[in-house]
Amino acid sequence: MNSSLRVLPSVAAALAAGQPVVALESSVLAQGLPIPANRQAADLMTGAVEAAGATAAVTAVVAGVPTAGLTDDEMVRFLRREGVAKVSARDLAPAIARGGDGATTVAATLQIARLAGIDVFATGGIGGVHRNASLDRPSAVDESADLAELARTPMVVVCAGAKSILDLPATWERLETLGITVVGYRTGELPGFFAAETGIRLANRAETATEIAEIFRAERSLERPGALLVVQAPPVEHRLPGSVVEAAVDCALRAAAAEGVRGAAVTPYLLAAVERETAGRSLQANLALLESNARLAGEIAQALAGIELSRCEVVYRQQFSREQEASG
Ligand code: PSU
Ligand code: MN
Repeated sequence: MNSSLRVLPSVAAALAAGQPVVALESSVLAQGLPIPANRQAADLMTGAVEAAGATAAVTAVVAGVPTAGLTDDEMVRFLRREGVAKVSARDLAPAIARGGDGATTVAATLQIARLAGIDVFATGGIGGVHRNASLDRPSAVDESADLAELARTPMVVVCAGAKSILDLPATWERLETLGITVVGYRTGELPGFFAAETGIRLANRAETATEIAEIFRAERSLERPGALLVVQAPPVEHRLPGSVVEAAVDCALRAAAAEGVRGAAVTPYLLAAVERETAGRSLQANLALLESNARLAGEIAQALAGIELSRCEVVYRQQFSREQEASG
């Protein structure tokens, strides 16, 4: 474990004992969701991970210290959102040097979780290739750093696909080019975050958490550098019709272009605009999918810990029988 990293004692104890741990990002709490829904999201996600028998570790940069597992007081501070910067991969080192508070995106969470030795991470939707929000600059492609970090971080990442505000076919092509393994959990279609359908067929699907754990083990045995992206559709009762999402995203994109929104502000701006356009229905969908992704991540972490345990058992039994032979 990296010494410059702070790991909450309960998380460190779980890791040391080989018990399941799930990393959670904090940017969705400090930038992605409004107050007080962000508190609800934190409670739902943490509760779902724990209900699955795993320990949750929210990652962040806390007063300049990269951290896996926030204390209750720190969580309150992050949920207040004041003075909490959005920290992607490129912003981690400056945030540490500055000594400030930073909420980590998927890209930055991957780095902290890896340093902490955590193998499973749950989020809502990953970043990806943006649509042409900047109609005045059609050649400037805005692509989230999430994709590059997913390509070089070995970790199970559970999500509901890429956020609906993005260009999903383009994002899908980039995932393929980068060699990121995408597996549908009980679905053969890439989900569209708020909506279940995108029309994009997945090459691989799995029906159980154990199957996903086996795929991750196989990835590790190949020493492939990237993430295993597990996608599942948002819960049936909260998902939005694709047409509703599309209409809302259209309005949001036009507003963003008119206001000249750029860079890291684009994603939070679009999410807030879609929420207004759908009269809050996207917010309910967002909360529900965050919870169900956290639950599935907890189950996968359990399954992985089970595989590790059975490996240990095999080694132990081999050792035991060797000792028996030697003494007998
Ligand atoms: N998904 C959500 N809400 C969010 C995000 C994802 O439902 O706020 C955040 C994640 O932290 C993701 C980030 O990594 O948005 C992507 O931002 P950007 O496009 O600037 O890389
Ligand atoms: Mn961007």
